[in-house]
Amino acid sequence: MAAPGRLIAIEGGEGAGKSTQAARLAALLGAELTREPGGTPLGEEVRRLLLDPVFAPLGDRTELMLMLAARAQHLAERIEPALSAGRTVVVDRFQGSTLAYQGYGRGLPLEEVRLACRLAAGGRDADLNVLVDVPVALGTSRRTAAPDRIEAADGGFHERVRRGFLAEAGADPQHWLVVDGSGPPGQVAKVIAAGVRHRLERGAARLS
Ligand code: T5A
Repeated sequence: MAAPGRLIAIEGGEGAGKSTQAARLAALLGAELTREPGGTPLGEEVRRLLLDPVFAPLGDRTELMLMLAARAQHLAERIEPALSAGRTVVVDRFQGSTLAYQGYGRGLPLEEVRLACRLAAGGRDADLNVLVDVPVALGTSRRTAAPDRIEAADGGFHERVRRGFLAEAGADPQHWLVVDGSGPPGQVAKVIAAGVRHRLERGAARLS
């Protein structure tokens, strides 16, 4: 039986460059690339509903439950089978985003959000979270399309999200790698590759 694969989440605020970096890292590692919310037919449909401005204002708990419904399906249909088969999975956003956006950003009690995440994911969390950190204004300046429902939240929300990511990373450095995302994509990718390699080489025990 294959050794279980590793789950690496790329996290960050809007326009941090996560999708760019997730794709580069997955290619480098020969890993499966996926995203949240999404990653399955049902998850992509839930994503469409979640981001559509037509549903504003959406209840904070509704938003949380939809994110987690998409995650539960993603894990069952795609992530757990890949990990069981020994494949590494790079996911563009995972539980860190739920804590940052629904917890710190929307203001839902953090312990409730953690509990709901555990319930939805059966206790699965990323082995390593890479936080691509940029100032909110820089992330916003990279936007090329009209804001979706979550992007359209006020600047205070996005500042709380950024502080939330940094707080989670600071509290659990074994499972978080924080990378400055303000440089050119190639430079950011090099720092991520070196950091992830270093963590992977430090051995399975340190990543589990
Ligand atoms: N969400 C998600 C929750 O609220 N809770 C949850 O539990 C989860 C899982 C998903 C939304 O859902 C929320 C968070 C989000 O609001 P998303 O598409 O994953 O949406 O998130 P966005 O941040 O909106 O994605 P973006 O595509 O806008 O930003 P990325 O992925 O950070 O950035 P990327 O790589 O697409 O790049 C954006 C632009 O910047 C350029 C790119 O070419 C592109 O044009 N760029 C750079 N420019 C200069 N320097 C760099 N280093 C650059 N890197 C990329």
